[in-house]
Amino acid sequence: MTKQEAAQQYGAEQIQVLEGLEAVRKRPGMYIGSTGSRGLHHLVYEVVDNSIDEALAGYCSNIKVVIQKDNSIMVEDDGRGMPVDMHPKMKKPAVEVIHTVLHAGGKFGGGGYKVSGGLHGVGASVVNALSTRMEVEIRRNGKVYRQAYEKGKTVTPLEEVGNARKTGSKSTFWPDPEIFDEVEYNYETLQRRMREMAFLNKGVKITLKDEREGQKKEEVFHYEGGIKNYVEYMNSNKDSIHKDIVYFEVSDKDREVEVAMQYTESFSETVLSFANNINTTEGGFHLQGFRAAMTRVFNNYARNNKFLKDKDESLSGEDVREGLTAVISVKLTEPQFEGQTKTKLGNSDMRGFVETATADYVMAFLEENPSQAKSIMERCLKSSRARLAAQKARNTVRRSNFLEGNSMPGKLADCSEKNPEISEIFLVEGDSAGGSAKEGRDRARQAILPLRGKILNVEKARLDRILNSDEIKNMITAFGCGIGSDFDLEKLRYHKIIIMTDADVDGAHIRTLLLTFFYRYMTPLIENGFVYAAQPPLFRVKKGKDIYYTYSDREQEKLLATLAKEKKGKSNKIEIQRYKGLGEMDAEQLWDTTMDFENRTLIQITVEDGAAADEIFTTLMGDKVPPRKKFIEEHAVYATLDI
Ligand code: 0RA
Repeated sequence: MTKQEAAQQYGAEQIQVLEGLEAVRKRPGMYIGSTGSRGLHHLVYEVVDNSIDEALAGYCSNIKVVIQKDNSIMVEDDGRGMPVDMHPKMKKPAVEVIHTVLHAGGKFGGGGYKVSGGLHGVGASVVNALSTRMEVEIRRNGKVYRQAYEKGKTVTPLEEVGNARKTGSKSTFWPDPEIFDEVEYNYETLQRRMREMAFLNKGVKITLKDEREGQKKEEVFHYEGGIKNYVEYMNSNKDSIHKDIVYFEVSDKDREVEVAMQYTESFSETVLSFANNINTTEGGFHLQGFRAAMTRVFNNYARNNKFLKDKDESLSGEDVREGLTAVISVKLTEPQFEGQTKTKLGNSDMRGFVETATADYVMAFLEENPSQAKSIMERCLKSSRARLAAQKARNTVRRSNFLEGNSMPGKLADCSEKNPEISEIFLVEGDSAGGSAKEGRDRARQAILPLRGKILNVEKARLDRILNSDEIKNMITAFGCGIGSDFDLEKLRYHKIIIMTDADVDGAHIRTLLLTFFYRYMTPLIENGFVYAAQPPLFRVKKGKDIYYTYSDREQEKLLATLAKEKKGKSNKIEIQRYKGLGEMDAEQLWDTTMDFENRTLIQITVEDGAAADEIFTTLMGDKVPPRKKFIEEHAVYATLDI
């Protein structure tokens, strides 16, 4: 090859590389899911995943994540340090290849289970492409190395900048505001994920630090018990019915399964499954294996130990899982992720693997712990009997036809539009606000259903009682789509269900009660993004003829500062009204600020992950009062639901 040819070839390679990362900037959603808040946080997970890989390979035990003052993120680990040797084909240091070539991450081979390859798992190059700047600092071979990039392009060659005693990698990146709708990190979103990562990778110490003005904070997540501690954590606000958390870990050559579980008095089931640290919300073969084993072993044990006496009496899968909190975490070398959101594990061998491990260990636990086994069996029998009673109640209700939605509830002011896609329903706290909403609404497309006070807490009641609540019956009838296993999204009468409550603690509580009901009994409503929270203003500010509405304390402070700076005219008197409730707004104000299609802000409810939702729901709804009170005080608005 002549020099010229070599140069040309190098040039061609360069172009290809550039094209690679240009594609990421052109269609970021393809690589990180979205350019909203979720995608923004995803960048952090990508970088942390690389350090977790290093920990799983056995070389790293400390990871530090810092939200810096300017919303840049620094991730540091004490692993071997990213490789800096020349990549023979690319003729660049390996670390540069990792950061500038799409999908380069996996090419370096190496043992262990890569956590990447899941939902997105696209690695450092994508983070680099979507950042105005990214800097890496590596300690390796007794040296400190540095390199910097901008929007995916190398801006400084890899430099040796000093001597190092230890080894490790440090990456800092500044998300590009041209790409992301917002570039402000939410501490609680990162906190939740880092805590989860620490649970899923026992022994790894993850420190999360917020250095931003006014929100300085530092927390360490470090769990020697791994997912056993995760179950403890999830059950800390619930009443458990037996002492020990059932825990086991089984591995063979290229896969492992780890399970932790404990029963509580709760009526719902919280079974979280993970594959290579990715929350498999759509389930998959590992979950199927677990469920099959539980049902089989429980029926066998119950029959052999005379808990089930009748020959044709048996425990259903639901009976066995009511009140169960469990984490199933598998790690495997070549995970296949399927399903709509790529969160369903498709490796079919995992079914038998998890089923055998679970059956062996759970049977052994029951046999070795007869008194705990007795509590668990009685719990399952109780759910079995209750389920039969609820089934009867449901049949009665079904016959009486209210689930079919033939006649609309009297309190509903329906809209005239029949096309659900452009119809919406406001669930309004209180009759007085309900009255204003009815008066101010767009009658064609907006229906109003006033709710009186607190609705029933569905976390504390079974279906038969839930179906006796008027507020709940009214919602079911108005929505038209049934509940639970009868739920039919096709029949839904409104594609926007908008919760409109006061901007105070009671309002937050009512909203959570409603969300709990939707989450437990009409899950597809939330999954499909049909549920919203309205955002009524907190303040009305009048200055002269001008009227302003603000929706948060921060916005209010800003407005007042701006108004104070304006040159003082004749009418510089500022009147401030703080809305204590929706009821204080007249029909016109309610329309202008909260209901008008053009001006309103709706917050779409998304359940980021079952764990977060369950944590919130059980904290707010569970039996223990103090944590609930503390939680509501801390999160009076929406913070942790990612809404
Ligand atoms: C040595 C070899 C390899 C990677 C690393 C070290 C390494 C990468 C990262 C990324 C963040 N922190 C890190 N620490 C170490 C490549 C061989 C392999 O892929 O296993």
